Amino acid sequence: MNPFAKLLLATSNDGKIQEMRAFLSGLPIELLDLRHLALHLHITEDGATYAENAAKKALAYIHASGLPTLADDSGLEVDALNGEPGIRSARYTNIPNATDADRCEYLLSRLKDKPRPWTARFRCVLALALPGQDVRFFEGVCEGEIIPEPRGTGGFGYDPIFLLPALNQTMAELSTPQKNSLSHRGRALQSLLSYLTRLLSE
Ligand code: ITT
Repeated sequence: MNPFAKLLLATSNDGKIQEMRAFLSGLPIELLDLRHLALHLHITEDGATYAENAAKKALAYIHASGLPTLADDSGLEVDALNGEPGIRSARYTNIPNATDADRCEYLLSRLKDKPRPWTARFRCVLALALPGQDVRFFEGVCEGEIIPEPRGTGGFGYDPIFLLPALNQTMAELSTPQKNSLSHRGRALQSLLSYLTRLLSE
């Protein structure tokens, strides 16, 4: 029996939506995003952890829409910056209306006097809110290295300066399916997919 026919992808980040859709499109579930519902809440991401922020987003949108909801909180942790920008990754720079390129530039300016390699990891926590149930979490991590010159035009955010040393490619040089096969979000989505597949077969 299908316990839910629709799933709301509760993110305003188009890059995340593209990756979630690519991963989940094989499920017998209609994937909706915030544009379909013309629903945009202002949520202050003031949690101390990715999980707290992801749960806050998932719960706000399930309450507003009544639909099963998936939210994502993620970030980049750079060792030479003691784990910054971490949960502040989307707000990392003081330029108003900053672009992804501004945030990459700001991060590189913070790193320029630090010895390389600039080891780092992306972390993603997905929060799934289903009506009448506790929020469930799915996490993924991807290790890599920050490089001083951006490379590639795919992906979003810090992807052009995040190198996967084993491939000698940045995240922005990969297609969406390639990124999903090894990224933090792809790993979290894989756990979610296993959970949903089990749920749908019960
Ligand atoms: P929502 O809260 O609406 O989902 P957001 O972009 O504000 O969208 P976050 O608060 O989770 O999302 O911020 C995460 C930031 O971390 C994101 O804006 C990027 O700058 C960065 N980030 C997360 N995942 C990334 C990825 O796969 N590639 C590159 N940068 C990523």
